[in-house]
Amino acid sequence: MADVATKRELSSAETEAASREAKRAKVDDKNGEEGGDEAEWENVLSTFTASRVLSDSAREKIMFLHGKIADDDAVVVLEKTPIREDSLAELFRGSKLRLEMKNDIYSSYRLQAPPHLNEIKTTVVCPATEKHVKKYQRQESFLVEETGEDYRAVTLPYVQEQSLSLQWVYNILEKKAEADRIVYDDPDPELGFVLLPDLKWDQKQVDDLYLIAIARQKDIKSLRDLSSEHLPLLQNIFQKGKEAVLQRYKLPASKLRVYLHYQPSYYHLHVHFTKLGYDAPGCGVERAHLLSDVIQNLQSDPQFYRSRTLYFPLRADDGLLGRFKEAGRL
Ligand code: M7G
Repeated sequence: MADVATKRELSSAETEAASREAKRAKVDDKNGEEGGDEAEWENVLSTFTASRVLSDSAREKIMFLHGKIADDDAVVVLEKTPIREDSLAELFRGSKLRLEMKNDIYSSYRLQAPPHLNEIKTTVVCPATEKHVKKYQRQESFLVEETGEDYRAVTLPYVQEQSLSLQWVYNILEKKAEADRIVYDDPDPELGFVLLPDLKWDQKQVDDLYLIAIARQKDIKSLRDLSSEHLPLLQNIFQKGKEAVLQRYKLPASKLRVYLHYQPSYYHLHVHFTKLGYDAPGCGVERAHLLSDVIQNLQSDPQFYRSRTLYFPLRADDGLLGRFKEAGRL
């Protein structure tokens, strides 16, 4: 954790500098030679003023910022992207190098890559709710033990009151957003799902492949709602999802980690498909449930996820943690 800064307020000087940078970025974009079409390079962040760093990691080269775009709260995530093998020749040919130090057989340089090989993946949530801000804020976590009864008495009422909006999910299912990104679409209302790249994946390399399969059925909130009647749906997502990934990305099932989160952030059934070996956020044992295990558990006990005690981490400021404390369950 040494490389992870705790949340801090930005000084006004930093805020001004960020704002100046954003303005300069806009100018640079206008002058930019990359990507051709000017409209594609519109800078929605030109007026973003960052007020604080929610979390950051030098090792992961990622920073989560809270600030404002006009009068709206916004969360902006900046992430340096991996170096791609297929761009190496261009990187070496087209970069400028400045020597920093040389000693015997050792030398180090600052390399300035061509702009299009040096992009920062940027995610914007605007207007962001307080829940979004909390989601991205680094926090201490606590492991919660949830019985089936706890789910019905504590978690379910909280989820019904407090969940994040599912509008983005419905937009995908109704092809009102991201339609051009869909990798596979099974339109069956019962068994169907849409498979597409996750918001977290820039699709530049398969090393960090991250897709989500969103079920067409709207009434399954999470793992807890699943029973054996959903086996055909889960098997369909598993089978056709794996086939689609093989066809599009040439990755066999043996290279995939296919799982559900409990608790999820969004309470509409979806399945994560990530590349095995990629340390995707939330793929740890305390949150990820392999789809193959879920299927087997439901085959051996149709009510497995309604009765079993499930364990998951909650962050210190999560309202659900407060509810577990109030109920004397922590
Ligand atoms: P989750 O298990 O509910 O929560 O997964 P998590 O975000 O804590 O992992 C929801 C998944 O949907 C995550 O992997 C998100 O990155 C992804 N996601 C969220 N949004 C708002 C979008 C979106 O608008 N488009 C796409 N393609 N993916 C999204």
